[in-house]
Amino acid sequence: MTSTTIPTVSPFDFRKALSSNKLRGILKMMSDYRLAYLAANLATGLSALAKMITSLVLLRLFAATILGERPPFAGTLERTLLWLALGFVFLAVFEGGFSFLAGRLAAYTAESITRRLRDFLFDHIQRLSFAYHSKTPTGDLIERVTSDVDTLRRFFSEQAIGIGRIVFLFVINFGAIAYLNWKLGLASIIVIPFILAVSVWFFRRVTKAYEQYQEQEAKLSTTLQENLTGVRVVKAFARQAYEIDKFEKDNWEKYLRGKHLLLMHSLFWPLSDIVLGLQMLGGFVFASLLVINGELNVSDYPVYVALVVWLIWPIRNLGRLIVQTSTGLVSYGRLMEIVRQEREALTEGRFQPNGPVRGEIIFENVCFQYDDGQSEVLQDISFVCKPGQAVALLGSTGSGKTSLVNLLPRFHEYTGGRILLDGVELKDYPRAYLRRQIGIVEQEPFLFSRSIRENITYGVGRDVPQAEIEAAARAAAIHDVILSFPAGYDTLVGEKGVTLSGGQKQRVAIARALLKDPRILILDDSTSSVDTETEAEIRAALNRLMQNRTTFIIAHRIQSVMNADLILVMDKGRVVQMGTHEQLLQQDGMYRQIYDIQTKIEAELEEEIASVF
Ligand code: TTP
Ligand code: MG
Repeated sequence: MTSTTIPTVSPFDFRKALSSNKLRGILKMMSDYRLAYLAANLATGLSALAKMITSLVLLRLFAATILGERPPFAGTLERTLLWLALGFVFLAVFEGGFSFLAGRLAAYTAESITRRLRDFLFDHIQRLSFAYHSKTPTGDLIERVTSDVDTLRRFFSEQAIGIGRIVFLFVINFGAIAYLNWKLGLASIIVIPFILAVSVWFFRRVTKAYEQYQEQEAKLSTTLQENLTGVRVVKAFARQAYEIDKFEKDNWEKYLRGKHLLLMHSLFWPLSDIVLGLQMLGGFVFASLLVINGELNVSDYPVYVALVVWLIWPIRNLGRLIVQTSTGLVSYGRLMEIVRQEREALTEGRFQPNGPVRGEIIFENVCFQYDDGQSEVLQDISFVCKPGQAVALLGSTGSGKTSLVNLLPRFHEYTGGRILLDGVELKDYPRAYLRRQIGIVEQEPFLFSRSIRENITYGVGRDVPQAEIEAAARAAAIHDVILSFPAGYDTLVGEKGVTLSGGQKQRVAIARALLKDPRILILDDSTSSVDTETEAEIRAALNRLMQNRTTFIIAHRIQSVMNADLILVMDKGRVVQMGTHEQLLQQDGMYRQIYDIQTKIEAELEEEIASVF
């Protein structure tokens, strides 16, 4: 495989950008890029300045022509015009150059900040706990990592560089007008408090509207994502009409919220323009009065008119900036909700083991519940498993078998009692270490849309010789199946390749766990969706592989568990019986009942098969 080196972006821990003051938080996000932002703002300011000067000079010339004055330059008319033309060209180049520079800088900084933000979020989300992931809708997370990051990108590339222009134009034009006449200067900015008030009013409303809009968008993407993942269920139950109806309702709600958001924006503009229009009118009247009173030169009047247009511009844009910043702040808040989540400590642990575990596991009165207030899923569980032994779990559905084995890699933390691994409490081990020591075949294994080879070698993270991969696949009784695919081990799994059956998936997952060669192996119902013959095949292979490994095996057939060193019979979160196959058969309990039923069914089945032939 060819690997291209990606230019690095300086990494940044966005947890440092957590702040109760969102604006400050956003400023912190800009760390490392603040100088570039200042430069971009300076460049936009200078570019606006050039534009302003061009239009002022034009207006001055125009006024001079109307008033019949000589052009305000010495020399012949031709020379004056030449200089003017050159001046305009220079200004145009100046304006364009700085505008380009500002654009480049803004693109560079905005894209870099959001790129490292996305990198950070992906990394961070990988490290969040199982509990967080099982509670958070995938669609909502996707929405935040894409749409909200994009809103921030727009904020950085558009709004955040507008400040320079506003400050430059305001200071220069206000200064110029105040220089003409200080009363006129003051009269021209009376409007600012009103504009601020209007902007803040809209800021609040747009914030709320945008929050609601994003929430709804997340809901819609969750609906879409779930629908696509569960497309088989939808089709099998012929519930398309219901799903379409549900989607349309959510979409309609999004439409309404989007309309409301746009309405807020579109109300703001005319309102602020009316206020600013009144300001201009008032200014013109006031300036006329000053001229009549002889406090202002007639020839300064057109200059004032030009200046005031350039003064209104930054005031108008200040309002716009305030209102638009609200969306950036909302997205910042939504992203920080993810950033704020505690990470699962992976390498930290009071006990730092060196070398592999032996695999002795002791449960002492272990209790467990998923959520505070929820009833206990595991109650008072105690047993001892010596290194290399196999423990089998048997029990009705929902009795807590999966929950029990999931405590071992610390996917969840037990809430009572103790679990000891090689004499050290599980909570003291670093999670990453435990997970390296444990190979797990989940009840519903997940395969990536990559080649079968990549799926099998997933857990080892290194190049593995073909012979080793094949050995694992053989042990999992999947080698022959893989060879029957056109591209063998390079066959893609999933959307772009073959669709594997449930049993085939499980066997690929078994191969994946075996290749890792873990000291502790967990097989959660791994043979449930394979036929009896294949099961026997896998069981034989597993029996060999289970030697020297501590194994937890969850199964429904007595045959799969009878060779275990210890069998735990579970019911409603409790271990109701415990012992070897022989011991349990002696007892009058659930195990014997299951045994009797299963042997009876099998005997009947054999009879039936015999009668057919
Ligand atoms: P499991 O431990 O999943 O039960 P099981 O593995 O014995 O069942 P099966 O044979 O069907 O695989 O569930 C025990 C209880 O815990 C059950 O009431 C559901 C609950 N539970 C949660 O609340 N959250 C979870 O994430 C899981 C996995 C289970
Ligand atoms: Mg289970």
